[in-house]
Amino acid sequence: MRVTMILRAWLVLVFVGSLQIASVQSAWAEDGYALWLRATPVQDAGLRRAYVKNIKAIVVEGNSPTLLAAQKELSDGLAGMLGRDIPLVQDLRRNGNLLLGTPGASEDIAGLDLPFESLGDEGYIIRALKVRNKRTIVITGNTDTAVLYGSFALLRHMQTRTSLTDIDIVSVPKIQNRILNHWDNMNQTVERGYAGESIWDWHKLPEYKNARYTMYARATASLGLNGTLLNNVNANAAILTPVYLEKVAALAEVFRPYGIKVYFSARFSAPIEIGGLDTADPLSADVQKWWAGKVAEIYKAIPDFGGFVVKANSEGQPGPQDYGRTHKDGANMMAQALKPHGGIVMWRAFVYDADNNEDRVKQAYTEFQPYDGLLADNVSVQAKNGPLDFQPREPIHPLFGALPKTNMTLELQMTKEYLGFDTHLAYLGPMYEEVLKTDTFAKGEGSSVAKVIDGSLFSPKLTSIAGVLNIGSDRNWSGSTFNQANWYVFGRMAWDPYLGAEDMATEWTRQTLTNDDKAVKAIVKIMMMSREAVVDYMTPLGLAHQMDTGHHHGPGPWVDNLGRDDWNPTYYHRADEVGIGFDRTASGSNAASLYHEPLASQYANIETVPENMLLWFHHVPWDYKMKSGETLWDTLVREYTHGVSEITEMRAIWAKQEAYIDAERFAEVSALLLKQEREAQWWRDASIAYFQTISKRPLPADVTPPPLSLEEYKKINWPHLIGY
Ligand code: GCW
Repeated sequence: MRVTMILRAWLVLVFVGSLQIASVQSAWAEDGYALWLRATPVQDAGLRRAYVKNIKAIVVEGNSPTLLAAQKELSDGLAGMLGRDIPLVQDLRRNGNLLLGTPGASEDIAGLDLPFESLGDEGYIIRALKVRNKRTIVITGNTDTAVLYGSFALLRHMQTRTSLTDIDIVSVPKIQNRILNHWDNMNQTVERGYAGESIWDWHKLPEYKNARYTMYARATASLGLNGTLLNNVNANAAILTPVYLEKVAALAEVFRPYGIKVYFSARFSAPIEIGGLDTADPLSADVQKWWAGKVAEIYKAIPDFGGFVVKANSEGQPGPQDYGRTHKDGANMMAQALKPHGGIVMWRAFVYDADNNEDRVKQAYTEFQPYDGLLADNVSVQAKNGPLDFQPREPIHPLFGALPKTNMTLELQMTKEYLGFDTHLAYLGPMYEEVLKTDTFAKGEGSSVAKVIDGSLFSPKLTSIAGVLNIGSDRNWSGSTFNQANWYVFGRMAWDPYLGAEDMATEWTRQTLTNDDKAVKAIVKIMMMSREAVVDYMTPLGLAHQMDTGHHHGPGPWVDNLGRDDWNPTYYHRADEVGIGFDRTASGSNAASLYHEPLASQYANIETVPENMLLWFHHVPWDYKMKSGETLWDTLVREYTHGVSEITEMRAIWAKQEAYIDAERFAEVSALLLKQEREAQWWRDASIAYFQTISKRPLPADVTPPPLSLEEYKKINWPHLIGY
């Protein structure tokens, strides 16, 4: 009796001690490095007991590097959350087993009545059941990678403090290729990167593999992403040379156990630059031979290489049009080289031509739509979500729904090139959700972008999604705590494009910041407000591309002197004494007609176009009566002003969360929200000051006028910004 009591007291001490160690650690270690993989102690004693009852031992059937990675995730995560080591055992215990493996490797698992045939290669099952009459939670799938995904999912479940009793999850990715795109240059700068240098330390590779690579792979795989494009689409051919292939092979080795394939941006003129040829003409036999040889060399070094992403004939990049050929010729030539090895080409549709005066948002459609059905089956056309360029809000790209016989990749941007860089809090989940849910009407109602991308609408051979990542060498990876959420939500929606932004914000907050219910609600509220706030203070009512020249930081609606018309903010807002906005109806560029009906008419009609896209499609008189009854001018001013007050409200909500967040991250977010509030005010004031000189209308009586003159706003500049 006494012995039991002493033992109990000792156990309590050990447990409390380990909790204390964990919380002391978190007092100094909450610098954001651990992302959403923190696995902090479960405070709720009842829930902790239930977890412990469910998981007393781990059994792993197999010993591949992938399964070992899964087991390590579970062992570390469970120790962190439960405050005790969960033993790894060979055989099922009486009760409380966590059993990992595939039906191929485990007779026990093969004997279970589970829907393996519906899982493909990557889908997983987590189910509480009995194995040989012993209470067990099984994590399984047809491959070890699927088991790894399931392991991360179980941890996510526990990190969000959900019960495991009766757990029953079957989850299959809806998109095949789920790829991060790094715009990382070989000299370690990052185009549109605001979080330090590139994490790829090319100089030290292949000998030295920074521990960050493994952490990166863990985070990436935890979301179910399965590919990474290592280098900028404004590509340098050096990555295709033997010296770099060896370095990439070393990275690929780190990523392989985590199910992540590597991809390259291939520079179209590489046959000239590193191949010694005098042409890169895709129809030249020498060029074709060169690429075939190069691809074979790549696969020798990296047998599971994913393929190429190509930016051609866009913003000065070389491409097939330099030789009088087409995007189709270029893409099919590269596809042919990759085909024998199972590789794919993602040919970007972000093209606009210096000699073409057509409305820029129509050009990709004009260039690609005629090739529908003519591209090789291992080519995918990679289009940004909108037809312009990752603006705070754009309508969907008209190519979605216009290429029924073509593989398509949706490209989203996580790095906030046009949404306040690393400092403005803008959770992009609502934007991604808006894009994915938009109905293209390509096959009548119910033809959402998600269905185009996941293949359920047109049944293409390949389905893919790509996201331009926002990370760098900063300790917290993404330059600010909340930017991590954009990596998170991209990854989760890449797995399942029907997931909701609010649910993903909740999941992320619980794992990354706090599990306190009230605090979670408040933080999710901030996140869900944030993107719309940015739209309001930067580009309300369908305005776009009003950012200052080159770096895109801060307002520049007055800029009209850049090398090309369509780089100028004035080209996009078209404000004059009559009104503001870009006429994209039949009386203007007619870009609205590129959409399927009834979308085309809805956009083209000023009465039915959503007000948040009004000025994208219409040139609207300043005195036009909006649905609220106010004039367009008054509404515009109010939208800018509202954007600022949204940030003020977000700051106030955040200020109340101090008790729930570690000091380091609380202070960082507080400081950045202050910066955001100031910059939102700047955006609002400068934009109103400028447009008022054109509208020549008074501000509504209750609105505060900008404190400075337009000339003073024009003088503000930022000569030393990074990332471009
Ligand atoms: O968003 C724009 C950026 C460029 C980028 C380009 C692209 C990589 O301003 O920096 O180049 O798009 O997507 O190719």
